[in-house]
Amino acid sequence: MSCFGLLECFNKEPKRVLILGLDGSGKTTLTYLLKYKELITTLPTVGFNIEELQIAKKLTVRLWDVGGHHKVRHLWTHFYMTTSGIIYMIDASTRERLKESKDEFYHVLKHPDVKENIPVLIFTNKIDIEGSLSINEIIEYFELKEFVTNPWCVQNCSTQTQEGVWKGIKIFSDMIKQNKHRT
Ligand SMILES: Nc1nc2c(ncn2[C@@H]2O[C@H](COP(=O)(O)OP(=O)(O)OP(=O)(O)O)[C@@H](O)[C@H]2O)c(=O)[nH]1
Ligand SMILES: [Mg+2]
Repeated sequence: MSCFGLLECFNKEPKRVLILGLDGSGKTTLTYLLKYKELITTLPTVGFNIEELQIAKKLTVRLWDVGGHHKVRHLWTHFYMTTSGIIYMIDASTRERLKESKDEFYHVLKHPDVKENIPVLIFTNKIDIEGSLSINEIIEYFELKEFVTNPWCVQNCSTQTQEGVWKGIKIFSDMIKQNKHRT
């Protein structure tokens, strides 16, 4: 096989994408929605789920949906090294857990194994629930503009109604593609 052929093979390797966020934020619901294009009832994730799927033209990813309960959160670090992108889910309807979510978010981004150039998509989920925080409130509360040094984008969404989901995934896919020579 020529060098170019070999390079092609490498490029076709699925990129690893991690979905992180607190328990109950909607990670597994999102994973199944992306994979099966439908709403599937979930149970809390004890370990992790892996799903391989194409999220854009010429972009196949291996999604690692890792349980978010505090007892299994320490597992997250094992997946950082080889990840090409992170999706961080925030439950925008649960104000009382925002601080916990923010703390975990910055634990992830400040971890030495999380490369500074990998794209981060922040999904503020459950906007179908009345009283959920607006995207601007989340940006402010999480101080995204002040402290996030990775390439990032934020999208509000509902995995129940699919509002915002595909738009967020499109932006994220473009970011991963732009970053492909640097991860
Ligand atoms: N109303 C509403 N409920 C949602 C939404 N997304 C997820 N849920 C519900 O939230 C609950 C938790 O969703 P999961 O996808 O299991 O959450 P998770 O982040 O995978 O949780 P862990 O596996 O425990 O880390 C389920 O009852 C979902 O149906 C949403 O956009 N709107
Ligand atoms: Mg789950």
